[in-house]
Amino acid sequence: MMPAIKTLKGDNYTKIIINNDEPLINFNSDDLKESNNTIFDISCEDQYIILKKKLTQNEKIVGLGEKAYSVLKNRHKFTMYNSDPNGYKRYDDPLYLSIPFLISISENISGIFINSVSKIDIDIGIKEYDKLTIKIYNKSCEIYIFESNNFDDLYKKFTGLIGKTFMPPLWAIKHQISRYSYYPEEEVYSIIDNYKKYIDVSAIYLDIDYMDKFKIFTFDKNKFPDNKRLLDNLHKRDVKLVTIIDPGVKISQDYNVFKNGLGHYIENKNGEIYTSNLWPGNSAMPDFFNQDAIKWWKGEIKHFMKNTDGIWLDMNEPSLFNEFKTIQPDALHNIDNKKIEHRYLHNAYSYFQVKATYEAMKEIKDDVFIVSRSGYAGIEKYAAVWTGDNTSSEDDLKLQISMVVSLNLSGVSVCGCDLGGFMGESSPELISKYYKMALLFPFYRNHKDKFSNDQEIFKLPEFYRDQIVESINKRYELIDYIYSIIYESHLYGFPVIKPLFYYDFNDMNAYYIDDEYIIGNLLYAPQIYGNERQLYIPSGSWLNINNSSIISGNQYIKSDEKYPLYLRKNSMLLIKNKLIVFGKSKMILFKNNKEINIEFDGKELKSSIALDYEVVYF
Ligand code: NBV
Repeated sequence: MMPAIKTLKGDNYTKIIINNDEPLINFNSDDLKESNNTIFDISCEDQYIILKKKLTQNEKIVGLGEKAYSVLKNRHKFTMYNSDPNGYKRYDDPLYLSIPFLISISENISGIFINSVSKIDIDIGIKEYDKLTIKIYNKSCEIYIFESNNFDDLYKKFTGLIGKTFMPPLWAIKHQISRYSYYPEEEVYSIIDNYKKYIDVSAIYLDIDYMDKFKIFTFDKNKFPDNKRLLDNLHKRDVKLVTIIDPGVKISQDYNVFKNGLGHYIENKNGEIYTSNLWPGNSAMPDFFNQDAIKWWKGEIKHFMKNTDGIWLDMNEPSLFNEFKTIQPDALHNIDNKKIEHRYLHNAYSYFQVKATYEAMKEIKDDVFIVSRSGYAGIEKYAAVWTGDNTSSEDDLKLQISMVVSLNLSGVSVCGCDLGGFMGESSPELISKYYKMALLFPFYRNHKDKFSNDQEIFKLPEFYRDQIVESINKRYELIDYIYSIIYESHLYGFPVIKPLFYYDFNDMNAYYIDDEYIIGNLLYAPQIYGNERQLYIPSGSWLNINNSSIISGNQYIKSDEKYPLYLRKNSMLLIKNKLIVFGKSKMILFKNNKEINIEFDGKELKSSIALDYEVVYF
């Protein structure tokens, strides 16, 4: 079948519209003029579209959001269909969140964004060695192509379209604790008080067992009799509360949330409520694509907010206990009185749930914090993301770096993983390595499955407990820096956690390093193999933060430092109360919710307000 193709070009991107249908998530904002499609061969069958592009010998493909693979994606194939793998390891695919954005790097950088929330298969040189093949399971879609010769510019353009990260409150990037599940009330206090003997905790999470028979927006009064008392007692300890909410609503005439939601659920072909099994038993699924349903959900969220500080949205792929493990593909959503089958909008279910939740919270408070498991491109406007049910292992330590880097390369900068690993046994040594590995990740939360060992650091042998306390303190020395880099991402759309090729995409060695990362301009090589490791210094000139020596890049070195940290030339770093200025540089410091602009022109340091730091120049 011949597709109807329209190509439009603007200052920031080229847009290819195939079969001219309004996309479900419409990001378009630029002025565009008619142009020609020079990148893809496009063909159509009855139920899908196929895009093909030549892959050249040296072309590197990165991005693609949350994938349990190394950062470099060549010679692999992937599926975009938000799924709950029930725990995952390297090479399991698909996972919870889909971002059909890939970056092709050869002489230049091209970002390719397939704006479709149906299932997509992406084959990078497997079936045909020299081809990138993309199969979209829909009759229409739109594609955006961004061209640039540097990553900062690429991200300005990409996030100019999909949006930039929300700004998390400071507590949400500090040290947080979780368990499936902490209860009752007394146990919650006891966990915190025990932690506090060694280290601060900024938030504690309540997993599904806090609810009354898993009914969302309720508390089990035997475990938590008095919500106000719980919140007050946590706040007295300077700890925030984050509670989990799943999308499924228990079907029961005795349950007000269900009754209030009537008319707002997904339906089956016969016009009845579509039902599936979930934690509370037979459940109905809110139709987050429907304006009235959104209004109802927002009301429930606003009402619930008196009980909590933040919201943790889980199982929102959605994950259900049925043969499809999600909503049946032919179940029906109601969008402006048009019935649309679930299969065509599956990957956007969580996007609209998170958006509605965020908007409701924003109506009643400023410091909104949501952490979501599932999502689609643009999710960063509303929530942080964590990488779900990782499996405790040495390999997962490296895998999480690749996943967090790839999420960042796909627009999601506020993210992290379960410290310690969610599934499986974790030794005290392994737990301590997770804290080191994720040291500078924006989201930093210990979380563990119900059926595995305890990971609370006060239960660990003194040696490992002290190691972890030291890591958390190291993070806190850099917390203002981390927060400022997130703020920069919020303003300009740059990734927070960057791969080693970010500042020089011609540095070919850097593509193969998956156990180091850069935050802002600070390179970090976690000491996760023992007391010594090999590390790669990418091209350029770098300042060793531990001994103040300057080292040039493009070389592998050995380090026995506990926290190998290197600052890139022509940038600044704030560590404890020290501002390190390495050559001509600029930085926006974000402190006490205020922007401080600092600039060093090679002679003089200028700042928008008087600085209270020791300044060291290199
Ligand atoms: O709510 C229980 C868990 C939660 O702890 C975890 O973080 C989620 O990713 N949830 C999945 C449900 C399934 C647990 C096997």
